[in-house]
Amino acid sequence: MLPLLNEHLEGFSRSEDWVSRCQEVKERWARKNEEEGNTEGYPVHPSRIIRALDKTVASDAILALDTGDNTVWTNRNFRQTNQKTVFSGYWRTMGFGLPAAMTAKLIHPDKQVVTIVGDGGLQMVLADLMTAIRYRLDITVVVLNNESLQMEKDKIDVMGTKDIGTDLTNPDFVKLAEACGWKAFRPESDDELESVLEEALQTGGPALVDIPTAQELPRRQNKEKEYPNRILFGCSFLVHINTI
Ligand SMILES: Cc1ncc(C[n+]2csc(CCOP(=O)(O)OP(=O)(O)O)c2C)c(N)n1
Ligand SMILES: [Mg+2]
Repeated sequence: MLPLLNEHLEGFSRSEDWVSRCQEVKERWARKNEEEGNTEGYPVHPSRIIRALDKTVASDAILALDTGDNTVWTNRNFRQTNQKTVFSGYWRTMGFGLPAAMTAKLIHPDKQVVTIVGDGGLQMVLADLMTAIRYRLDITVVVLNNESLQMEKDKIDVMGTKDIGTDLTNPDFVKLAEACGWKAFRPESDDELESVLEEALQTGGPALVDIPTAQELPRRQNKEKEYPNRILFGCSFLVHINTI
């Protein structure tokens, strides 16, 4: 393959302009994510949550991602070290995170397993709270609770049409998880995020962290225009496919 590539590259020279433009855009993007990851407030900015996670999860943890804006924010703000990521790339199925985390734990009992889910995705698989208890699985579920099917809300917003059916009526996930025998937590401010996540990761059994999350629309650097999430999700897929 390489000789073939070399053959076709004859006569081409590296475009320094193009390389420096790419570097500049990359640096600007990193700066923006850094800023976003430090956003203060409550409900908490999703980037801030993902940055708190990348500071607290083990460097060789397994991450199971659900489907929604939560996936996009994770892709954008989680600075992966040696973690392995699983997600529903082809079907993009909501409700994937919790069962995927349970499976990962059964296969790799020695690994820390964390799933990042949306409130909508979690609602689809609530019965599995009991499965995790039955098998005493040491997993941590982190819920980005924005009280909406945010990815759908974003698309409707970008299209400028009427928003119907994207608001969620959620149970109190902490009480529900506790009723199922889980340890459950809810940070009361963004300052508490890291300490609450650390506590949840150390419980030794199923733990859920319900995080009141701001309804943010992922935007590109030029704030005038938003990325349609379909494209953002496609990018997540391309980045993560190498990690499975
Ligand atoms: C089973 C299933 N139903 C519907 C969809 C379409 N869909 C993709 S993302 C999304 C909203 C996800 O909401 P939530 O889990 O709360 O995550 P958020 O976008 O709010 O982070 C929907 C309805 C899907 N991917 N899978
Ligand atoms: Mg949601």
